[in-house]
Amino acid sequence: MMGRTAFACILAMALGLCALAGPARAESGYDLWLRYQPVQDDYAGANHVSALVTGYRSPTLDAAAWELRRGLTGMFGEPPAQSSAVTADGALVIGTPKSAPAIAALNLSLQALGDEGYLIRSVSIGGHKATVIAANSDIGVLYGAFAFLRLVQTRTALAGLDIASAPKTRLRVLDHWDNLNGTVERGYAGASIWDWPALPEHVSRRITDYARANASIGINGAVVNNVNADAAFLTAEYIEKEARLADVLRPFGIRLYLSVRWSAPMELGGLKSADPLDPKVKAWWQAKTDEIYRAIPDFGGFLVKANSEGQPGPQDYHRSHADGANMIADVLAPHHGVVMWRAFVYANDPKIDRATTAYNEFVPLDGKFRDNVVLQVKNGPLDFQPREPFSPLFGAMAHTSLMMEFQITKEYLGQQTHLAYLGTLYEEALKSDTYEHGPGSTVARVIDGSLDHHPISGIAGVANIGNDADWCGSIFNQANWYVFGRMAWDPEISARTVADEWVRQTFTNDPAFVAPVVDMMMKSRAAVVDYMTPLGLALIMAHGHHMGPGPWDTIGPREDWKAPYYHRADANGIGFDRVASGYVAQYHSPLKEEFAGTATTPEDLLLWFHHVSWDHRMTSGRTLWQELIARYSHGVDAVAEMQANWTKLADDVDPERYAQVRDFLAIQHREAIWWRDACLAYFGQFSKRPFPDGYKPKYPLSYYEKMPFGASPKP
Ligand code: BDP
Repeated sequence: MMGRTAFACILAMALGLCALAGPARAESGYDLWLRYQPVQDDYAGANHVSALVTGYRSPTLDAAAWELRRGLTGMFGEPPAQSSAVTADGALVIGTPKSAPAIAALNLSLQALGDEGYLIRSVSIGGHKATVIAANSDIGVLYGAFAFLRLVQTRTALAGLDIASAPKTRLRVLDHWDNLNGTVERGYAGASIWDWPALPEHVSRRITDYARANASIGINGAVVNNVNADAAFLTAEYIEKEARLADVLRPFGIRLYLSVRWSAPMELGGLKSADPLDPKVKAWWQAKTDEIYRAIPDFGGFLVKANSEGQPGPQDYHRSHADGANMIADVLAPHHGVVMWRAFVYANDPKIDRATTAYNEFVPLDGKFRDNVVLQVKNGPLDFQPREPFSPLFGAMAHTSLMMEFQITKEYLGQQTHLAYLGTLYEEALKSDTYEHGPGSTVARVIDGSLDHHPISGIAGVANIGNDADWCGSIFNQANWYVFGRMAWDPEISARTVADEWVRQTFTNDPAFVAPVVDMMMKSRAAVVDYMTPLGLALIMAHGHHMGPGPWDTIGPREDWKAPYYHRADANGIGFDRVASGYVAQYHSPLKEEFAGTATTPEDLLLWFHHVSWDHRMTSGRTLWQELIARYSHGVDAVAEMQANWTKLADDVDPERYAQVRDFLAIQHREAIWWRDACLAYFGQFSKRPFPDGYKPKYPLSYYEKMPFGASPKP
């Protein structure tokens, strides 16, 4: 018997649509991983969905049914029949026990799924084979619908299914660093997707598609404005606009949050201070918070960057971060809102190691925060570098909820064009063992709340989303949005598993394509580390914009904004002695002993922890100077290998996406060479050691130092 797919294909051919179905169709990338391309391979799943059985309606259940219809029609060529009962084999039954009588009748045990989890199970209803997508809540059903479509898109067999999944973290939030004027701080994908001038009257279809994409990976919150916040986001005019956005996001389970400027009571309320212990200040926040909840009943809460990089905060009034966070927490508590208080603080004192400051400020406050406060901690103690050790705050605050802050936008990893899959960076951070309660006390277990039974668990990611046709500035940047969501749902899922499912959904299931592309993604971030900041170097990017090398950079008002503060290269060697700075002591044993010695420190982080002689012998047998050259060169070679591999795949991908990746890899290769040569020319003036044949930078150091923004040397 002819399968539905084959039939659809023949029909499509008859209608002359065949060219639209194959990989030759040019794609902008707008559809992300929700492409639902026609199933053309031999896939048993095709015969498993005949009808979509739904129960009572709600906006969220409608979104689930809409998505399933769209997905199944796209993949199998015809829409599933719509039905309210199971009358034949192959029905897909969706709902909660409350919304769908067919699900209630099955008496499924759904308790363990909680508020957001789902169950996908093959069952028999009235003698007919069926699949149920069941949950306790409508949003669980929507998550289950997306999971089911993922199964089909990745060609998982649909017989005998029994999948139960619930998120391990409660807050799974995108932080948009979007400004009032439509620009995005550290955004490399065009303008902001929020069209403030058009709101509240108009919300574009793009916002619904944004919400769908988020729901498909379980993201349940969006902070819509920059942490360097403008108080205007709290005016009545903007609250009305935000309320309209929240209405569009709500069916997809996404709560809206706002970044707030600490001095807003002065700027908007005319108060003389923003002292958190001043009753007038608290009254202002109380009234403002009540006003927001009247407009947005499920408003998530506030994100606060206080006393950090010049932002105002409670310390301006000699109050602590806890005084500030708790005041805001108290006004949010009756509404069940949370405060995400950022731990990204550092002192303007060149004698203090910047990496130690957040720990020194926050650990003494452990246990002093309200239950609805969660500290948002960047994965590393500095600033989203290609590689950092995990922040020692993880594992040091047993009595305070901690959430992870990752950067999805690649501020320090090649921005728009460089291919760097961040799944491996996230995995490395989440898998790190803090040893807080002995072995197995991973960062993942700190932030999912299981290690110390924190009341709030969560992960935030600084979004890489903009108005570009492909949303993220490049096709491969989409993978970073995707993996962020998947790891927020399950911080223990592997980067490789996620890369594999992303490639299958975004491109094709053809193993000849999937294997090399996953391999390329898995090696990509390590390549960036090597050609930018090998062996534990950090913050040697060009000043301000962070695009390109700048190890020589001494511009700026603060010592800790200058590159030599971080790499400390001199005639003796290179690297930051963080034993002397007190940083190493912030870790638990055995890490603090391990990091204290050059022989026991992982070589990937050697220069992070130690100032090491140029002639130090590495495990490879090379001296440190030779190893630095080898690592920088390896990074460049790895990009060349990605280029070569991609060229071989030209026939398996549509021309538009193929060309973008090819061109961006060419840019990455040129810039990797720039990074290597500029850094080696710079460090070479200190090491005064010879370059092996063929490794001498092409131009003198002064050439690289004078390179204007946007330019890079021609290879
Ligand atoms: C740095 C960015 C800066 C942000 C800051 C932050 O360069 O634009 O404002 O982090 O996280 O990475 O607050």
